[in-house]
Amino acid sequence: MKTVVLIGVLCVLSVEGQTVAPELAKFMAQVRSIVEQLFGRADVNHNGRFDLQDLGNVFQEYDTDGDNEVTKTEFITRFANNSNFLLPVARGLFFDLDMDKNGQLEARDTQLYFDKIDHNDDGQVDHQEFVNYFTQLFQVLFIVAIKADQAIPGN
Ligand SMILES: [Ca+2]
Ligand SMILES: [Ca+2]
Ligand SMILES: [Ca+2]
Repeated sequence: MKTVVLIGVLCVLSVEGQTVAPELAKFMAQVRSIVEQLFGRADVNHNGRFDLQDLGNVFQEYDTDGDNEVTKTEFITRFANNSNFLLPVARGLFFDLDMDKNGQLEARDTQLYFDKIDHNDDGQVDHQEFVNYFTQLFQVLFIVAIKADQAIPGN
């Protein structure tokens, strides 16, 4: 799995300290490739853009009980899919998505989030906007996940 490779790279990264520019470049390339895959999945209607319809589809996928709200539990359960490593990533992503910070995701969060990713405010999230935004976000979240992983006592 991609995640395993990523963990390997990040372990090297944290052990070697500052002198790891090539490893860092490799890590960033891997995150980018994961985000590219994510775009392929997120662009449900395959029009080369991530639009509100796609976002709605993703929302429905996560709203397991169909009550038009995605709770933290619904989101984390589905995203992390029993992977302990992905738990902090899922939490961070949920926090980012919950624009009004009320602890659950609703339609207004998706609209606000869409506007946030739509960097040039043209009402569309194109491929580049999507990849730029999520590559940056996931780089931070994966590093947080690695640190959390290392912080577990006995590790
Ligand atoms: Ca729900
Ligand atoms: Ca919310
Ligand atoms: Ca745009």
